[in-house]
Amino acid sequence: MPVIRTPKPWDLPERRATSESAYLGRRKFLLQAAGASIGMAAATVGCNRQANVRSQSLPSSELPATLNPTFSGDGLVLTQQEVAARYNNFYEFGGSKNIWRQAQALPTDPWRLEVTGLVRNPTTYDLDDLTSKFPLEERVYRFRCVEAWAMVVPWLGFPMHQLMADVEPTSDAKFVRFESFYDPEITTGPALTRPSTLPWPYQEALRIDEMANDLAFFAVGIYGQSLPKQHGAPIRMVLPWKYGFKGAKSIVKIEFVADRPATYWNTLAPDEYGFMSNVEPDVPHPRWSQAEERLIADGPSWGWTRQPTLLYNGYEEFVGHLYA
Ligand SMILES: Nc1nc2c(c(=O)[nH]1)N[C@H]1C(S)=C(S)[C@@H](COP(=O)(O)O)O[C@H]1N2
Ligand SMILES: [Mo]
Repeated sequence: MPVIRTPKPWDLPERRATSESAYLGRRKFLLQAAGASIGMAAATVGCNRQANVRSQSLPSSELPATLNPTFSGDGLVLTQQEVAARYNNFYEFGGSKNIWRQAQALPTDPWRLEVTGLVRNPTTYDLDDLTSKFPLEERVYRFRCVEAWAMVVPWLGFPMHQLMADVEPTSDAKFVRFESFYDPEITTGPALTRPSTLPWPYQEALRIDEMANDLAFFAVGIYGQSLPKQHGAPIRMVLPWKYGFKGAKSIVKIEFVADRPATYWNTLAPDEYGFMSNVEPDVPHPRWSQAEERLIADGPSWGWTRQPTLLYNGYEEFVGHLYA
């Protein structure tokens, strides 16, 4: 995100490129890439997918999952798959949106996810455990970045409460901390990944009741396939009612704790990135309004659709009671 504009060591000129200018500069390339793909997406669920072109260049495999009818994407238009896969925030691999190539350096096999802390059954899962132990479902979710761009994508995965039921948090567990993969030899976003200036590893946290909410999701796939690395392979958080940065990618550790943990963006700029960071149109970011959002590539051609931001990103009926 084009965040901190105060003169800090991490405020590199490269990062001042706005989302929009970076995106428009790549438009030509993306159109060619889309044209080079061999076919249109096969519809794996009954929602509008015609506009989405399968990504041929990325290693991923088909994942069987059942569409959750509550999140079937009715009335939503999916973001083009190629666009979602080429417009990413993953600071470990660089400060621009164009990090998908760099992200291919992420080693995902084997993968271990350690779940520890205030739980009865501390467990270390490998990827097979995660995809076989918990039934995979597909959910079409709206997604809203704090930078005011938005997308609609079909995730594959399982709700977080299933993992909670497996590890059994104790009654002392009030918060949960999620940690992303970090290895300075591999996550080589220029200067940005130096631990001397930034609070690596990337980490995020939730209240325990937020994690237990049915919307809180672990994604292992997107568009019918395993997650491309730039989306946070092999497992990442998806919290559609919160700003995108709350959803850490490439999770290696989950810790149930008693006290509110420090988190990455909140540590860097607490005035700009609150711990809660629920999508709220009436609460502006200190440097821009959150009243509107720009929906990316919601059709066969390029463009941004401006539309009003919805309270809790449209998920008030599911999570409103958590904040009443
Ligand atoms: N580890 C890690 N997780 C992260 C980020 C990051 O830089 N590192 N960026 C966040 C932000 S700001 C957003 S908007 C989403 C972007 O997810 P996407 O690239 O799959 O669309 O990932 C979030 N998770
Ligand atoms: Mo974001």
